[in-house]
Amino acid sequence: MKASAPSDSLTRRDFVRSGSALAASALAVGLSPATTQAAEASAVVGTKPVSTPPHPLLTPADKFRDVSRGNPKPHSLKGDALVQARLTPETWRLEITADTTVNPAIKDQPGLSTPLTLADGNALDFQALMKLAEQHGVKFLKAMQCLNIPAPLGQGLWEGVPLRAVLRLCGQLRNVRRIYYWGFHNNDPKQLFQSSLSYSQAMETPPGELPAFLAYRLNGEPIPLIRGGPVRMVIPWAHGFKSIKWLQRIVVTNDYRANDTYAEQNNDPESPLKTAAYLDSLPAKIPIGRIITVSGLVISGLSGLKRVEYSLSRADAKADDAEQWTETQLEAPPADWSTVLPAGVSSRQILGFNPQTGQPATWPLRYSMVSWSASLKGLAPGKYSLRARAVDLNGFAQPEPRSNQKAGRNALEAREFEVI
Ligand SMILES: Nc1nc2c(c(=O)[nH]1)N[C@H]1C(S)=C(S)[C@@H](COP(=O)(O)O)O[C@H]1N2
Ligand SMILES: [Mo]
Repeated sequence: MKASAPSDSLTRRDFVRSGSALAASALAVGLSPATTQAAEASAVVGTKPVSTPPHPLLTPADKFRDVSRGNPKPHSLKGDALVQARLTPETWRLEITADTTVNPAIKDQPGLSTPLTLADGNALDFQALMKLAEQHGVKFLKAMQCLNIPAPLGQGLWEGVPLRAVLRLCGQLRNVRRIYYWGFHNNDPKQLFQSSLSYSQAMETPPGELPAFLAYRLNGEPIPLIRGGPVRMVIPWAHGFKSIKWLQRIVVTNDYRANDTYAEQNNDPESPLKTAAYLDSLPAKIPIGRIITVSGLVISGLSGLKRVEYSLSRADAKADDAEQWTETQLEAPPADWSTVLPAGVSSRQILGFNPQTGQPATWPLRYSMVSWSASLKGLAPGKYSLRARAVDLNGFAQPEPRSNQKAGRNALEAREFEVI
């Protein structure tokens, strides 16, 4: 099956017609177990084949799973505290300076000809960022995924200015091999959470790939405080920890080592987003004779996506029984992108889309996620175990070629259920 051909893929219209779209979005956004249990039971089991409940392509900004450090959390600040923290569009400022902590014995000290600082009164403000956006603004779809959490956090249409365009405001950079950055952290060094890129990663983008950028809009709206607004770094190819929220500071350094806070916790700080399939939950018990639609999400990571497969085995199967893998259906690109995108945004403007036709150049788009589904019929009573895996464009089936969890979780998920 060609997963990208609309004729043999589920269309969004099918999803909507199935009437379970609402239940599906409830699943996607992780409502309370009680709510989702009810939704699941009606969404995935029936007497007729039902289209898979989709996860919406765009996750509402307040429905992403949140991964935020800080005490108090920056997004809980209000009123004057918010102004003091410079976390309103009017008060937001970004400082860009050279590292002063580099070993003074090194003669090649990093520097930039025009540092942007609060002290000098030339720190970048929101208006100046918007001015850059007129010329350099980019938009694209990206799934946010934590290196350490076994489910995607959400997917957004992000809008921003490439980091290299911002760095250019500082004039000449000297002896810079790395760029690191952090956000508001209650002025407490212990709460600092920083991330970094090599100089080349910040400045150069392979054709068809997406640049590191400073985001100021999500799903057509200003980025809300809860998602790291007014301005957040977004690193398209990376796990969430590179996408620093409440961005306030960029430092250029001649230190060549990755100095991400995440690296101190045994994570691979250069690990790219993984191609991986994720399974939705299933009811524990399913009456015999029903058609069971199993579904989930799949992220197309660095190595792209060929297909998603499932395997179904009896829970009592011996470990050496050969596992049979069957291809699932991938959600097709929307026939009409205007039904999915925020008002005023054309798919022709989005990176990864053909600017003439407005159709995605690849599907799924790299670093984005879509739903997959499969129907199970005629199951005899008994206990079952369902697994799903992604196969990437190199032909590697998840969790290959690497199974090191600290390079991004990539375990094969399983769901147990019983047909009664
Ligand atoms: N300032 C700041 N930025 C941050 C974090 C944080 O704790 N503080 N967490 C990071 C991590 S580990 C992840 S996975 C993502 C999560 O993004 P989200 O909360 O928008 O889903 O934000 C990243 N950016
Ligand atoms: Mo994370």
